[in-house]
Amino acid sequence: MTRFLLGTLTFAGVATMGLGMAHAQTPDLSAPPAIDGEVVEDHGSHTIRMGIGLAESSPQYISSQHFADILEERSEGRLTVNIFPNSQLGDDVQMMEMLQTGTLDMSYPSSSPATTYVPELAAFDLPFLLPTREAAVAVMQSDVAQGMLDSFDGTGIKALAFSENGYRQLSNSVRPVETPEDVGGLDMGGLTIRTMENPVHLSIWETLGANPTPMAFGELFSAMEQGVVDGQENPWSTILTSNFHEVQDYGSETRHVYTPFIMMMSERTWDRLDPAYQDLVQEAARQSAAYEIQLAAEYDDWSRNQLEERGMQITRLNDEQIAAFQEAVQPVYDEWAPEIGEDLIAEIQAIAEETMSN
Ligand code: KDG
Repeated sequence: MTRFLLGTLTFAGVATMGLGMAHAQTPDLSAPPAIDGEVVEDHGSHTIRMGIGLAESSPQYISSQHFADILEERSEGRLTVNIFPNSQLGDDVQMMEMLQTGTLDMSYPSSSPATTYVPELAAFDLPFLLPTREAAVAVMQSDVAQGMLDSFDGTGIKALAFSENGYRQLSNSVRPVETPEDVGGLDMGGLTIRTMENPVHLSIWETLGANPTPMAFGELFSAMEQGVVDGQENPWSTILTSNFHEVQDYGSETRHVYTPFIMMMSERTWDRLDPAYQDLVQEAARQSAAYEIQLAAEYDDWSRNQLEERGMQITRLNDEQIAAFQEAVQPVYDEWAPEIGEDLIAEIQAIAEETMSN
C-alpha cells in the first residue's frame, strides 16, 4: 500500500474523499493489466535501478511498478527493478547523464529536457500543438515518434517508449490567471515561473511577459515555499501528488503544452542484457507505458477536483480565453518552427488532425 501514499494521506483515504463528488471518477488502481506472455529462459540475474522524478502516488510510479512486476514475473524473479522516486537520485537532466555513463540503469524523464539528445523532440514543446489527448497518443504511437526514439541510438541512452506526462497547467501563489496579461503583469509585474530546462518553454513564458526560471523539478517545492518563484506549470496529477497546492493558491486550466514521458535505459545496461531479456524489457516498457497513459487520463480531472477540494482556486478558461493565450504565444512558433522543422511539425499536425476528424 505504501506506493499509494499521497502526502500524509493514503490513496484509499483520498479516494474516499473523492467518492462524494459528482464529477470525475476516482481512478481505479485495484486492477493493473494482467501479466501474460511466456516466461523467459534463464540468462542470468540482473538488478535494475530506476530513478524517477515524481512521487509514489503518481501514474509514473504506479506504471513503473507495473513494469517491474512484468519483468519480475516473466523472468521468474531473475530481473528485479528497484524504483527510486521523488528525484532522489537526481533530476531529469542528471539522471540522463547517469544513463550515459552507466551509473544508473533506467529513468523516465519528460521529453523536454531530452531535446539536448534529440532536438526534434522539441516539437512536443510547441504550445497548443496537440489539442486532444487522443491526438497526442496517436502522435506518440506514430512512426514519427518511433523515429525520435530511434534517434537516441549512439547517445548512450536506449529510448524504449513514450507515455503521458500530460497537459501542463499553470499554478501560482500571487493571483488568479485568466488572461495572458495576468501572467505578464503590465503594471503588476510579471510572474516568476519555474520552467523545465528547455528553450521552447523559456520562450513561451518570456513571450507571455513572465520571468521564466529553469530549475530542476526536485528543487521546485522549496523554491515555491520560499517565494523564489511565484509559480510553475505541470499536469494536475503532478501538482496534487507533489503537494504543490500547499504552496500555490491559484491554478489555471491552460493546457498550454502536452508533455510526453520517455522510458529509457542506459545503453550499457541494455548491452549487458541477453537479447531475450532485451525483448522482454522492450515489451514491458510498451505495456507499462500504455497503462501509464490510461492512468494519467484517469488522474487528470480527478486530480483537479481534488485540488479544488483542498482549497486551490482553479480557473477553468473558456474557449475565448484559451484563444487569447494561443494568439499571445504565436511568436514562439515564428521563432522555433524553422529550427525544429516545418515538415516535422506539419507531419505531427496531420496525425493529430486525422485523429480528430475520426
Ligand atoms: O520524472 C519526471 C519528472 O522529473 C519531470 O519530468 C516532471 O514535468 C516535470 C517537470 O516539470 O519537471
